[in-house]
Amino acid sequence: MPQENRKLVRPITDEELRLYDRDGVVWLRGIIDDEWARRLGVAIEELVASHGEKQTDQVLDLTGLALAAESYAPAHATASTGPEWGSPRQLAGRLATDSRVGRRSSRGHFLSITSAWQLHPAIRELAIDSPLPEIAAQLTRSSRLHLYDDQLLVKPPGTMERTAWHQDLGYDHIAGDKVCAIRVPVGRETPELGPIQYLRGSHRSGKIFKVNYFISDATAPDDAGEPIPAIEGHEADFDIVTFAPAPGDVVVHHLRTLHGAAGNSSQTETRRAVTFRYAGDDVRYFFRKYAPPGQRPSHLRDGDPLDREPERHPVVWPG
Ligand SMILES: O=C(O)CCC(=O)C(=O)O
Repeated sequence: MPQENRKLVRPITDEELRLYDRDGVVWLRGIIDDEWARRLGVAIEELVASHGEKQTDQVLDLTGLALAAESYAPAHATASTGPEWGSPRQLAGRLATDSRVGRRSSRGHFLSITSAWQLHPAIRELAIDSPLPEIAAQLTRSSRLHLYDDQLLVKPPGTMERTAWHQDLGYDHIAGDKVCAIRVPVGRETPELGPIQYLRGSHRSGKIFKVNYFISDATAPDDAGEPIPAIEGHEADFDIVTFAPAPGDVVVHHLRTLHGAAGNSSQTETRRAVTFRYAGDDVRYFFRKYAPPGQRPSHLRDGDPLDREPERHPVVWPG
């Protein structure tokens, strides 16, 4: 990418900084060159096309999991007894599906790929050598920043799975306040594609919520986190905000902000995005029992700075 594309297209305004602090989420329009979104789209296509060959534990077919849970015999659908992550048994009878999306012969498969920056050079460049670290540093008021991790999320037309309401921090082995996620969409996110909904101000509760399994509100019984409020179906009772980001825009949320999304009811368009999670000045390693296992084991101990695992959490700011 040319050097000039590594800079912000425009400064972040004081109003945007204020919104991020107040709401725990802000939509930054026209903040990066839209060439980044075009290149991200190509990279996601390449990763999706090759994921069958790779079969790493970084790739999760969430619709495949939903189908397995749907066919799970109800007699066996009991609560979890251990830290197995998102098994059909745990999800059976607890799937979050979007009633707008009818069952079609070609059901879209909701795909999640984590640590994609380690799989594709264009995603690595976007995570580390783009304007994104500067955005994260400014919003979290950090002088130094690590990449924590990322997640690619693809919802093709006819994806029935909702993204259950959740908070990212419980899925991450870190603690701290200067933590944010930057979501970069490949195309404009219209209502039919199921854009992300955010519970405004929820980062200020200071709570860590129970981890669910992304397409289900099921949680492990001994998860020490707070129960997630029942937002789905009661949206009018909550202060929810949603955006329509397009190429060149990003949406930044605090890792404590609750968010969820509908399925994709479009007949033709795929919703594609990557979310990078950044860790600022006050962040330390903190083991969370129910965070997804993909990234572990780690040799870090609670309280360690992330510098001790530079291959996994590179310093991205100052650039
Ligand atoms: O793409 C989705 O449906 C979920 C997105 C999400 O949870 C995130 O960006 O943190």
